[in-house]
Amino acid sequence: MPYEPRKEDRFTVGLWCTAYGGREVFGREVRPPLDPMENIRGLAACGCYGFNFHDDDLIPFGASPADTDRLIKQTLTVMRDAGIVNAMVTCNMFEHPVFKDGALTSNDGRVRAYARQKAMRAIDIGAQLGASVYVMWGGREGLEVEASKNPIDAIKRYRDGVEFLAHYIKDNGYGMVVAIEPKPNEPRGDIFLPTAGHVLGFIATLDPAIRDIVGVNPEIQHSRMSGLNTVHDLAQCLEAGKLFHADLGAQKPARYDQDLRFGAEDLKETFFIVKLLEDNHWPGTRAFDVKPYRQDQADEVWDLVRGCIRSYLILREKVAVFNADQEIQQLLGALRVEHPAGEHLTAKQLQAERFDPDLLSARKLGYQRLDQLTFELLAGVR
Ligand code: GCO
Ligand code: MN
Ligand code: MN
Repeated sequence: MPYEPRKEDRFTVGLWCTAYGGREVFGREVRPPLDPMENIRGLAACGCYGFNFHDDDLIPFGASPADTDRLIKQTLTVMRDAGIVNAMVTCNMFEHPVFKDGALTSNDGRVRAYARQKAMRAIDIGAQLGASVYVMWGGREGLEVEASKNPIDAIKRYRDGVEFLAHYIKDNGYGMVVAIEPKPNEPRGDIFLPTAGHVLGFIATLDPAIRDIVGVNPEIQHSRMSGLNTVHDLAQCLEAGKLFHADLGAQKPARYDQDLRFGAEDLKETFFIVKLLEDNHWPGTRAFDVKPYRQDQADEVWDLVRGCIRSYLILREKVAVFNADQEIQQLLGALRVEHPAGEHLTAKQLQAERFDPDLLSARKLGYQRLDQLTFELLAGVR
């Protein structure tokens, strides 16, 4: 069957995605709760290689150590029977009122310490389930009242928190990497580390002893909320060797975080995201962070999962068609012109070199044709 996922395609979905009951600011749940074990089995049945989870998605907040152990054992059994792995773990540091004014960046040192403790527990649970990535999304690390937090203190606290947790992972030999997930706003008016660029800059300031295991988890939706080019966001993380995870979904710009089905918006940009990941043989999982519509019935959450996977595989096929398209490749090939001396002209040689700017600017680039061909290929008429 075409577009059927295989395990080696490494598709993953967050448990919170399929379990999303539809609660939002204006309305209550529209679907019954989804049991986490059923959730994991459902994702496996859709052809997922793995699942991602927040500690509280799997182990209810405040569960005793005995209940935690029992649930971990149960999860491992379900995973083995269903043939699915745990790819990523993350800590819910946004839902409980204790985090209402931040977790790792809270002005209250007791809250900051509690946040670290909760994160360590999440990491321990992830390690037992085999997670190789720990995502840090600081949903509450921000403010509405500018006077309430010193932004420099907040960044310093953030750094201390990230370094502490990265050391914890290393000291325990967990072999996990940390992926910080930027977001500009929502649920806070302004969130610290709002974009992938901010996170990359932040990572460069971390303790070198743990810097190698800290990277970025850019999300398509968050990047579009900031009005950025998502392909370039991912590409810069990739080039820096810091693309440790990527949350895939869809989003219209200048709106709340929609977490729409993968491919639902901006088909061309989505195509170039798939092209970037595939052409570069990016080894990470293909992780969907999406929400069912509020209108969906309980069984339709699996249509969401299957649809995201299928759309990715269709776009992956289009990438192969694009790469094999003779006219497109000819146009692209013609764009690259090297200086006869290569890149190695010395400063002295360059000073002596004579350029003809008019000649250089007269070159035809063919972008009208290139974009038309891309459109036609994606529209299925090529
Ligand atoms: C959002 C975020 C979250 C995080 C998740 C992992 O939609 O606002 O993307 O879904 O990815 O909480 O920490
Ligand atoms: Mn996300
Ligand atoms: Mn999101």
